[in-house]
Amino acid sequence: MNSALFEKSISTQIVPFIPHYQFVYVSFDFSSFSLISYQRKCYRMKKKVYFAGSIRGGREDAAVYKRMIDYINKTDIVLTEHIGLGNLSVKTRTKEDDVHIYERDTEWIRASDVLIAECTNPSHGVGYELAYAEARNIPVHIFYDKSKANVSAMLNGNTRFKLYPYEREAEIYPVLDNILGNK
Ligand code: 6IA
Repeated sequence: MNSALFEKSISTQIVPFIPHYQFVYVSFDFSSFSLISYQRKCYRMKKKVYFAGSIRGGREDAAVYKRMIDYINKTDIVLTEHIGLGNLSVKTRTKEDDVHIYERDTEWIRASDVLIAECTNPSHGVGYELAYAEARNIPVHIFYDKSKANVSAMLNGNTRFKLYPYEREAEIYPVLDNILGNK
């Protein structure tokens, strides 16, 4: 085979990788030792999402957390699915239990690609988690129902946080698609 042609056929077909998309399929004709096709298959890497929502701060919005978690889980991985559980215990148990929760949750934040929080209901723990993620350069996205929430200046005033006040829950889901790179 003409080597100049061979080089040309490769150089015209190479396509740069898109971030978060991997795997390239190349078919090779071994009998003539030539590249017969080059196909890029796109597999989107799932994002690890730390979902934060109030627990001991109050469970009034637990059903919204659950729907958001279920929605994110369709395409990505929520590390904190328990936040949406309807029967979650909000009682303090032992100090050791809380040490375990703190150690596990902060490890999950460090392992996450993005932190998504529903902050309509104020919560000490969620506020702490937002700052913990910020300190580690993990992107933070905050949703809140603007008719119910009086969001702290420490959230609203932080230009590194992305805030999404919503009127209706339905507004949340297209924004989640954007954050996760689904659209
Ligand atoms: O101050 P709060 O309790 O509202 O803080 C809520 C936030 O802290 C959530 O985003 C959680 O990530 C984290 N957090 C607080 N308590 C727990 C917890 N309790 N388990 C996991 N994360 C927690 C035990 C519940 C267990 C029986 C399923």
